[in-house]
Amino acid sequence: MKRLLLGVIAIALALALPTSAYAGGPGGGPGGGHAPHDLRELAHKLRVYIGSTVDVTALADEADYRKVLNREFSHVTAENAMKWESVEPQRGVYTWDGADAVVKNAQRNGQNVRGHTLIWHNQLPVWLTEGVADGSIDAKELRKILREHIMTEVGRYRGKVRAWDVVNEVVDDEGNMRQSIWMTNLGPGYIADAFRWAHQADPHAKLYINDYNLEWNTAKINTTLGIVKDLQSKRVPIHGIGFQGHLGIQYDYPGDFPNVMRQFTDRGLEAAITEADVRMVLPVTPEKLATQAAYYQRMLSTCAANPRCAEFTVWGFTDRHSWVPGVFAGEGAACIMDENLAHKPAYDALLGVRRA
Ligand code: 9MR
Repeated sequence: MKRLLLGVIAIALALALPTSAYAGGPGGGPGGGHAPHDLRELAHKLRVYIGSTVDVTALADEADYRKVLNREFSHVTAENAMKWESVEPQRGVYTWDGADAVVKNAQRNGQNVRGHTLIWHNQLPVWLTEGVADGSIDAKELRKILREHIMTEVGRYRGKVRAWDVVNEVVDDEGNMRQSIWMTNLGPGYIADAFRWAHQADPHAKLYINDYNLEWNTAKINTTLGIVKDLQSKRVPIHGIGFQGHLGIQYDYPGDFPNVMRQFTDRGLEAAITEADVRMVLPVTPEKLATQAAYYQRMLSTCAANPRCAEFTVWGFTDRHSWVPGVFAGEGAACIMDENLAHKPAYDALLGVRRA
């Protein structure tokens, strides 16, 4: 039975994998040498940071989670702890415990940090959204609040955060500027302001625009490129493009991704895959795991093949803690390790990626 399963996995992998120069098997392919033992070693070989989000409750309570996180990853992103509702739940009352825990743990374990995220339309504190809705916070005050938020948070972690997602998901699915409280009240200039303020607060941090569904040629690409060009023409300090990389195996793999990434890196931007996961319709089968493994491998290969791609971060490394089942009914198993932290085929497929 086991043999049969392995055979099915091998065939499915062979069918799903690109004929890519970068997807050498462990120990073989370009780059040669012995197969890396873990993702840290792989990251070193590829010269790409390999990261994961951190769930702060798991970090505090689960020794096995902590151990794997710190052994495998050279980059971390707080899954929720740096978002506005987490750090300033009441106006002027800051709660840094979760964010500090992630940063301190990273420093102890030689991990870089991605700050996620300064401006988003979700997970805003109620005092802010209600204040805007009832008119007690007008546009002028909103701009002041935004500046203070950015200066305070970026300033607190100055020198400790390698890269910030300054703006997250500012383009909607139709390719228009998203109508958030920021856009509606401040106009599109809020984006340039945010980058300038973040740069003032930490001149060495890489400042990113980050979004989902940017991996293939959707309407979002041109709008996002337009934002980048506009910011660059105004000499606004923007340094990076974040591709979230939330994929599902029920959809075709976005084969355009390397070209799309190049469109941005040709403009001098650093790139990162910031939130990679690959969900599937349950139940899990060996075939689905093999397809998932191929999707993960192609994503990392895309990063490894682009000299300006600096980071590949997974949005959670274990199915024990993943946002997917709570949002997509009947879907899950999106991570590279299962609930017991056992390696899935996707983990091994990542270890097989080689630099061009
Ligand atoms: O993983 C996060 C989950 O725990 C939160 O409930 C959710 C709230 O919207 O946000 C999730 O993270 C999102 C990230 O911040 C931005 N890109 C999409 C991610 C998945 O929804």
